[in-house]
Amino acid sequence: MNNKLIDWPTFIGALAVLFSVVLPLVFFPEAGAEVINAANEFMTGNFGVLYLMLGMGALIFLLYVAFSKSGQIKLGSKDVKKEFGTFSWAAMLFSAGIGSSILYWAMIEWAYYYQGPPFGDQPGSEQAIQWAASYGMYHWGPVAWAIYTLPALPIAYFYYVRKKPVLKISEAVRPVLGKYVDGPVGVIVDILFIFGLLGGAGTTLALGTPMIAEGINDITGIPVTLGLQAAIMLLCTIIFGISAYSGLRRGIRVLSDINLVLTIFILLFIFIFGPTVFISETTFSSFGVIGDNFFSMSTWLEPMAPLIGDEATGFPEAWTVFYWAWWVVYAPFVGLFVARISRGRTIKEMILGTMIYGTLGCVLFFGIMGNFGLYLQLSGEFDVISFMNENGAPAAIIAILHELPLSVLIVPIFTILAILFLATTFDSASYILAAVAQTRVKGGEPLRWHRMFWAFTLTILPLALMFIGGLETLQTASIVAGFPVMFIMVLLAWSFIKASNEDIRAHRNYQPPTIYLEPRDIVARKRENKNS
Ligand code: NM2
Repeated sequence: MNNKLIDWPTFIGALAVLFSVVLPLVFFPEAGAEVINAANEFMTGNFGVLYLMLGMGALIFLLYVAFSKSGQIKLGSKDVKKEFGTFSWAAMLFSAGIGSSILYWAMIEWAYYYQGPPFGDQPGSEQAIQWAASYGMYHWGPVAWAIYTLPALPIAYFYYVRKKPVLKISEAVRPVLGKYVDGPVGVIVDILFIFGLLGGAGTTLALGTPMIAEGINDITGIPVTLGLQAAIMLLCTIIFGISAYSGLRRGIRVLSDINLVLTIFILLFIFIFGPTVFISETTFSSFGVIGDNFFSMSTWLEPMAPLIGDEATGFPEAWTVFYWAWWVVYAPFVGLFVARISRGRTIKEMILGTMIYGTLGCVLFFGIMGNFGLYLQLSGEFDVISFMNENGAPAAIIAILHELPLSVLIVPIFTILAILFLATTFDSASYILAAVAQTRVKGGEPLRWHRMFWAFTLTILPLALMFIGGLETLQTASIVAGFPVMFIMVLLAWSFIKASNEDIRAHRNYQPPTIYLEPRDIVARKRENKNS
């Protein structure tokens, strides 16, 4: 064990913050839950607008960077080849950034919008149905992926262009914070990031575990109890612990590849054996609904409702703000991971690749899985909504799958896929947490035992909370944990612009890739003059 490589202040600081949250919750579960709920309401009620601004800001910023000079900067030296082919790259990126939650929400998010639509529309109305088919897609669309991509810029830049062998968030904000990065401020940045990610992982586990438990119950008949859920969490931890231990090139990549094959299978299966035409048409029409309403969806809050005697729907806080907070806590981790696998690409390729492949992947899930459920509801084949309201969302998800042919096969595949999706997110998360809590990463890989350690640490909070019945509290953990990370995101964007502009200016012989065009007649005249 090489103790010198561990960044002890960050390591111990992050654990201290974690335990200072877990222990009070374990000893005072009820008061703890109340405090967390109040904090959530406070954050989303007062700072919701900041989250929405961050989302829009990230999208505009990235499009600007991609098509600016900085977009052409290559990540790595001149002759460095792409470390991973585009297919593996996109698969790893998607499996890292997207966990089991996509299976959960793609299957069932529509049912919530159907009953509680945005913009004051009536539940169950035609508009509500339109929103049901499209709002989920929006919450997993370009704005969300822009939040994910933003931190990758400075991180990749410092790692490959300025060649600093440190995979840390604090290192990526050095251009703004200067030498403070080497003191407590840098440590605090890294600790807040780690804490954010632990919160995000909490949300993921709190949603994923009950769904996997329902799947296992369906296959084996074992009743869904706390014990089963705890066993599932442990099983998942062991799987992603082993994968993180075996490293990026083996474990993480192999799981991502299996994940992708199963995903393609299940999506194709539902698409072909489900209502193919309905799915295609509804998905395609949703692009229009999102396109038409893109800016309203991205900026909608309800400041006037209480003043004009209307009851606020609470929709923006419960959904868009919550979602952006959740994407935000994962973002620096995904940024670190995307940066790590993007050697040899240009910044533009990295930005557009992440946003386009990411969005496309989510569109497929929501379009196929979500619209399948919506079809069952509308056609009257299965009243998903009543079933969900009675038995809960996880049971409804499994019940929807039972409407497919060969469901004895599909439910187990879906359950395995959920476990794999969870594992492929958490193995990369453990890997990155280890990298951040080290002073250096030798040869690009954090220490093995250290990766394993974070794998188990990721599950401590969820496991502890589950036994005190706090899984629901945990579902919103991202909101509180994400608040400070939002400011780190701004620092990250700022750092990138500062550093890349400095470097571009320093390259005296840098040729801007501009084409100077003249009107055609002038060009023709010049040519004639030359010829005569
Ligand atoms: N996001 C993509 O559980 C998961 O799928 C992890 C969740 C942030 C909503 C990521």
